[in-house]
Amino acid sequence: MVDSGDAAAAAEQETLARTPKEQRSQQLREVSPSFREALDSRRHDRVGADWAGGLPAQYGVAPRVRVGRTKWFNLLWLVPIGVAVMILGISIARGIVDLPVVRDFLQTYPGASALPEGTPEGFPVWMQWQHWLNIFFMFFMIRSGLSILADHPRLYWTRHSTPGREWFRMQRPVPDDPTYTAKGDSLTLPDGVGLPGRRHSIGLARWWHLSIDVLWLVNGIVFVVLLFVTGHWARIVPTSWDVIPNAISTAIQYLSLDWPTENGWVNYNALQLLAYFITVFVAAPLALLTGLGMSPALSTRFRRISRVFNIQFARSLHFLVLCWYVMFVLVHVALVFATGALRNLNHMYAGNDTNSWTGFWIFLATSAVLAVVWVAATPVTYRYPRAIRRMGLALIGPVQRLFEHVDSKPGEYTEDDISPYFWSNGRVPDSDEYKRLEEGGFRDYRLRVGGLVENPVSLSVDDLRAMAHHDQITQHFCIQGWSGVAKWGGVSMSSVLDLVRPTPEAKWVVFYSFAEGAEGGLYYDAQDIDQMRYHLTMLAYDMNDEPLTFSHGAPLRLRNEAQLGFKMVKWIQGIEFVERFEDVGGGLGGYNNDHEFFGYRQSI
Ligand SMILES: Nc1nc2c(c(=O)[nH]1)N[C@H]1C(S)=C(S)[C@@H](COP(=O)(O)O)O[C@H]1N2
Ligand SMILES: [Mo]
Repeated sequence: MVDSGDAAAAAEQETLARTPKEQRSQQLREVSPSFREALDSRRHDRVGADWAGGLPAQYGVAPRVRVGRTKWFNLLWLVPIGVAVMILGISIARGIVDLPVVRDFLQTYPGASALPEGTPEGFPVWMQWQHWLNIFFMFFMIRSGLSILADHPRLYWTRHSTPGREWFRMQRPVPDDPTYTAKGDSLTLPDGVGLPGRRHSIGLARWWHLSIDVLWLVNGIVFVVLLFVTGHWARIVPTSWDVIPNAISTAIQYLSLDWPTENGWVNYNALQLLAYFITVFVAAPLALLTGLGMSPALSTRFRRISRVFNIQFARSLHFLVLCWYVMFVLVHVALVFATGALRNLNHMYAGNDTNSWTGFWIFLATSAVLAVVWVAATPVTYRYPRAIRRMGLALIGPVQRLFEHVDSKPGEYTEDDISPYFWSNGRVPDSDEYKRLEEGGFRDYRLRVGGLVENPVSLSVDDLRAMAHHDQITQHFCIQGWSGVAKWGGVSMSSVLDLVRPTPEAKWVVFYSFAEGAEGGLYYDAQDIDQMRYHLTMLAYDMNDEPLTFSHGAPLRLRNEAQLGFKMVKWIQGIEFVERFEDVGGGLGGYNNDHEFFGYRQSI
């Protein structure tokens, strides 16, 4: 049998050796269009049935928390347990409330601390507006946040995302199947719950989440500034330690069903004050910090901090902050309605302290606006996904660009940090060409590097292995939320750049895979040329001191540690230096960008 691949490759090498340099460049430059033709250049501007490779819906299981090594506690049990605890609390409170010592205590600490001299009363118009905007943003943050969670429906405390070691899951245990991928693990949420909800719609969910975050933060900063400028801060910041006994007093009063008298217009009770204080001054900053703690670029930059405050720890805390907010909203709304609804609604919606219906009607009208946007959000996202992406790029793009300027050196992680399990992701190559190369142990493999370079090259695995060796132990961040540490061995992209010498016009570097993406057409990704000189940008042929396995991208994959995992093209067959990526594939800078509306900069 004639090995035609070997012969062809030998012939190619031979002609390459004989032709003069200019001709050779020309020849290799012509190689690039052949990659481009294999791309999908359709413009996807809707989320239809076949989107994301037509992944069928998949619903998970009721959320569970791990107790001990292998036991799982179904969180639905919290409902009856909560009711039981409540009944118990009420019986205890009613039992003790008439004891003389408790009576004395309630008399000494009636439930509210005194306010500092000159604290204003009531609810100014700016506060009414900010309160409403806050609600509005919060609902969409929660919905899109749930969609992000559903894309990797497991939570861990360490940076290793080892199946069975998660503390929380709303998905079945990971099957013992080497072809199981993180994408396969993702869940669907009902449309009105998730934003958008469809399985693996994380690209769009993240644009929603990150853009609304920015608006919510701006609103929150304005709110806090105005609180301090106007003196209203004293109503939700404890100024004396008697807030603690007063809070206990309020709790006893609530539980004994002899509720404290409402005086929200002037002074909140201590329990309210603490709840508002935690929500504004603890939960909100924590939401921001834990959000940033999930950024690959920031973690690569602040490596000491991120050893403890790692992505999974941050993601878990971020989720717990969400739980606080959901609990807060439920209890807050319930109490607003249970403790003099009309008066309470007048406070925050009409700015008066009467029992008129004005506040109620304004509340109803603004809630109707919220409901309309709520219902429309998912269908609008499916119909105009590119607009959602543009909104995201406009609001969070500048921040992502800022975070990209991190050039860390290898060395923070050691062999001991290497993860025992490293998830696989993406659609594996199935072309005849790839199969032939794989069967031949990649002896015929040639990495073709061309485009806007002075010296296009075609490199075999041996050529690559003969170049200066570079290795690094780094952490991988998948956009879905899982992470893992591995040791990568190969050549620095810097060495490749020295070899091919990009021309001054080259601004982007496109990596082409042998594998197709989920909806057909080659997987590819364009990267900013500035990042190609970073210490941690490399082409890896080894993983954990072994040649790269099939599922992790044999024979060659990219590592760029300032970015999320989807940008690290596996099974690379070619690299092209270009001036712009608008005419490559769908024109958005990568397969996932064209198809799943991801961004071309993903440092968060
Ligand atoms: N060719 C190709 N490369 C790819 C993907 C893909 O689908 N096709 N998936 C990306 C994603 S989303 C991630 S998280 C990483 C996963 O790398 P791993 O399978 O080695 O963990 O590969 C990236 N490279
Ligand atoms: Mo990923």
